[in-house]
Amino acid sequence: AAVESAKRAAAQQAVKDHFDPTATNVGIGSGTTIVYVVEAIKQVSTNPAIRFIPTGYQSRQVIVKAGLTPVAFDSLPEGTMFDVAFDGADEVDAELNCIKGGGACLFQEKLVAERAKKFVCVADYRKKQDRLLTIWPTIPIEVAPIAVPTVLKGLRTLGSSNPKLRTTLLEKSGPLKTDQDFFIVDAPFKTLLCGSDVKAGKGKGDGSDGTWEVNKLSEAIKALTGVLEVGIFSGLNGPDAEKIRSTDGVKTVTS
Ligand code: DER
Repeated sequence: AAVESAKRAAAQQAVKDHFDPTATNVGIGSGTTIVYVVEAIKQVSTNPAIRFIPTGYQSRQVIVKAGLTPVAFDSLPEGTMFDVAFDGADEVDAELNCIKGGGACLFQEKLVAERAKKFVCVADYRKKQDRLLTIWPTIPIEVAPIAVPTVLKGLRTLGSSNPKLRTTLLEKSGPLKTDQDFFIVDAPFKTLLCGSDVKAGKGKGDGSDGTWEVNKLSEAIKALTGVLEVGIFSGLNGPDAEKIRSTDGVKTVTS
């Protein structure tokens, strides 16, 4: 109950601060917190002209269920920028880097986030940590099925102790399939360093001394042949990024 009310409060604050009813294109992420974001948007806007761009099948269902209009990402003219995109996260560090992919939608989430003039990550207090992989233990990675064995090997070489294919037992026997019909590999790594940690000499952050900095590890994983996308969102701490603000005991993370 405390977590759900924190999600709802963070969502209402994020919409109050960052949703503009005159917007034309709004990205909608995946997960459970985003349901509260869409509810809050419904409360302030009934403008039928707004196009809501989903980040996967579940996101589309949330938009449709709310009586809003989903528009497919690839149906928009080339170069379209979204006024704003809202999404959740599994963990957020002090420099607004995020772990995403708990819901296995990270690829489309990153596609939409990168087209947003402003990316607003809505996260309850559990998600805010000093560094990534503090409470969330693994990096979700979307992988072409045929490439799983070689990607697992590559992840071990980068220092992951026990990378594993995400399987579901209740919903389906065998590996989970994403909306792209790919697999998800969850790779555990030691807590990641922020950029400021590397500047402070807490480690090289390039894997050579056993430490990884957020961006360097993301790039190294992305370079493994067979990897479609990595569940690390970084570079969100742009010049106008607001640091984590606590509102009514919850954390609204914005950039
Ligand atoms: O998969 C994701 O990245 C989602 O945003 C998700 O992890 C957030 O989930 P939650 O809002 O249900 O915690």
